[in-house]
Amino acid sequence: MNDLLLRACRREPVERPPVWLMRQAGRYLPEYRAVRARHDFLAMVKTPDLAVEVTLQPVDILGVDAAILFSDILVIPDAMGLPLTVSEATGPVLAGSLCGAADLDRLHRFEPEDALGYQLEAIRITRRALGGRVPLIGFAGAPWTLAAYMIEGRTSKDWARAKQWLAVAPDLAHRLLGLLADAVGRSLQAQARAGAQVLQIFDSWAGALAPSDYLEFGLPYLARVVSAARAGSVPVIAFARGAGWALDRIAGETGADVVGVDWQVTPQEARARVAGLPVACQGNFDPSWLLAPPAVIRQRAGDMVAAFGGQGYIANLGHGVLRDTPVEHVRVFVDAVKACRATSRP
Ligand code: 1CP
Repeated sequence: MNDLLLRACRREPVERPPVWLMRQAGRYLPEYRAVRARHDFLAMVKTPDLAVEVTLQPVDILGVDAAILFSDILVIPDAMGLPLTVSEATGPVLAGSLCGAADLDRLHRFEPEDALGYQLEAIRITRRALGGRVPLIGFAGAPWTLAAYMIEGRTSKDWARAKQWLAVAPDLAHRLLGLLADAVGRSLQAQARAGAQVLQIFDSWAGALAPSDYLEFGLPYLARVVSAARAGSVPVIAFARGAGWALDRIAGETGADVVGVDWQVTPQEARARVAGLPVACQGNFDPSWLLAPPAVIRQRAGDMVAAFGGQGYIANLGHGVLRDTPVEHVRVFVDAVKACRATSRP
């Protein structure tokens, strides 16, 4: 059993750092596109056999050290009564985006076993199919990021409407964030019960907020979700993209086992921020540089691993794989990390 990821999360000794990639299942893989050509995105997410097939693809094709459940952070808003659709042209869209207090009263308080039963079933089947080859990661979005999508109804460049809620109706925003913290926490606990061995929480739009606003509307709710997830006795990775300035606060105030590091922070800076805290780091290769020639990818991957140091470190990208990335380049990255020895930090 390859338990490098579990050991790295616990900051135990490893022979080499584990490696996986955010969005490792996705459009850059021909095998993913073949399934996607036959099925709608949401049908893939909601049909356990299809979700399992796509979850396993990168493990088989790339030899990564972890599987991450094929699903989406927006299935929670969907379960709360904002139906999700995903199209090539628009990306994800939530119908009936939130306008005011009355809309909060209409949100469903759901049971994960019912409303997200397809996700839990996919986890159970994936664990059996993996047979201990690599650990399985479950995940969810953090309350601020989910609230931003629920208010806007879709992606946004500046998240102006979502931020307007914080500025104009902070009490309502806190109520929504509290509802989401509860829903996300219960969903993560259910994922752990179903067999997820690590849980990652994505606060993808943390960087849309000024630091003082993230400390009021983002971090406390991320912390609630991390502690709910940790109650499931599995390691938790907290990834707040664009909030590198807060890595120490995230580690200290959420109690996450691992902090995700985006590519806007150097490995040295990340390590310095969390120095003395009982936390591992994950990241932070700029996904755009997977388009570079293989020799450049090898060099940069080696430099990244050396800079983070081998213990308490999980090699990954600083955000998801881009769709135009050649599969061969992703393999070069994975193999370059696997060729590294875990050393102590320089
Ligand atoms: O049409 C397609 O094939 C859909 C593209 C796609 C995929 C492959 C979407 C729509 N979601 C996913 C899968 C997905 N999403 C995974 C699967 C596991 C894996 O990583 O391999 C995960 C972990 C996510 C998480 C997710 N969804 C995040 C957090 C990570 C991040 O990118 O910051 C976010 C923000 C979403 C929303 C979402 N869903 C889909 C898209 C294209 C987006 C991003 C929209 C935007 O840019 O605002």
